Amino acid sequence: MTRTLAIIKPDAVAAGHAGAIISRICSEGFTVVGLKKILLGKRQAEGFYYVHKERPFFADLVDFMSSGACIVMVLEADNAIKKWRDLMGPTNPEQADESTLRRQFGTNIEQNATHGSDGVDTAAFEIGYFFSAMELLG
Ligand code: FUP
Repeated sequence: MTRTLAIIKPDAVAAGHAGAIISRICSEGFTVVGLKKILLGKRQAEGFYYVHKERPFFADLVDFMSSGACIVMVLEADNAIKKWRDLMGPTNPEQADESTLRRQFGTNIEQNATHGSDGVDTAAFEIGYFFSAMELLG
């Protein structure tokens, strides 16, 4: 079993899609080992996405991620990182398969409904960014 950090982003939370996304997460066989609803400040959003700080979309992305509540989760499954990224689909919802969450609930390449860690090291950083060990149910 491995773990990944998943976020239901402010667009999907505001649109009322969190329940449908969590239901899909459960039906696809993930175990939710941690979950909380949070409002990121700009500094917190910048810290989370610091790897993108030189990218042209960084300021817009930080504004978006701090524009409303997010739901952050730690998901556990066999091969959780890839399994969750496959369920989300690619960054741009227009290029995503019909069955994916970003296609179903995303609006555009920035407001794309969900986030998922892209590797083992990233998952460790991102899980630790939001959760302490005692908040995760093994
Ligand atoms: P992903 O791993 O699919 O979330 O994609 P990236 O790590 O490449 O990008 C992280 C976030 O930056 C995306 F979810 C949305 C935002 N982004 C943009 O706003 N514009 C872009 O051209 C690329 C990414």
